[in-house]
Amino acid sequence: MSEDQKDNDPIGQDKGKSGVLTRTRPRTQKPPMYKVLMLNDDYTPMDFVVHILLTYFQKTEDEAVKIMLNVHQTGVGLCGVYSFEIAETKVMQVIDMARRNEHPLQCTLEKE
Ligand code: TYC
Repeated sequence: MSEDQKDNDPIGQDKGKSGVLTRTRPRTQKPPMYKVLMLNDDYTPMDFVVHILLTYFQKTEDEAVKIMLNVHQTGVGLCGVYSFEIAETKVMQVIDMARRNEHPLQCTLEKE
């Protein structure tokens, strides 16, 4: 084994043998992001789902209708991608609003 390998300097930057650690690693990591997903059911009115998407996800009317129909047809659809705290808050707001209006609408989050 070479001297550079022994002293944890495998690429041999520290030819001066100063004893100073020369390898670096990134100090910051991007925060994990979370998808907020809307689930289909047979009872929640389409208008109500569109209203939720306009109110909590800042969608345009066209986007909201498109997402709602995608959920209706495929069973699940993406409302947006947020940090954990924001995604969790949106899920709670949607479920709370649905409950208060006696709709079974469900919403969940998933790590990206
Ligand atoms: N499937 C519902 C209906 O036919 C509409 C609906 C769409 C419900 C999207 C939930 O996330 C949903 N009334």
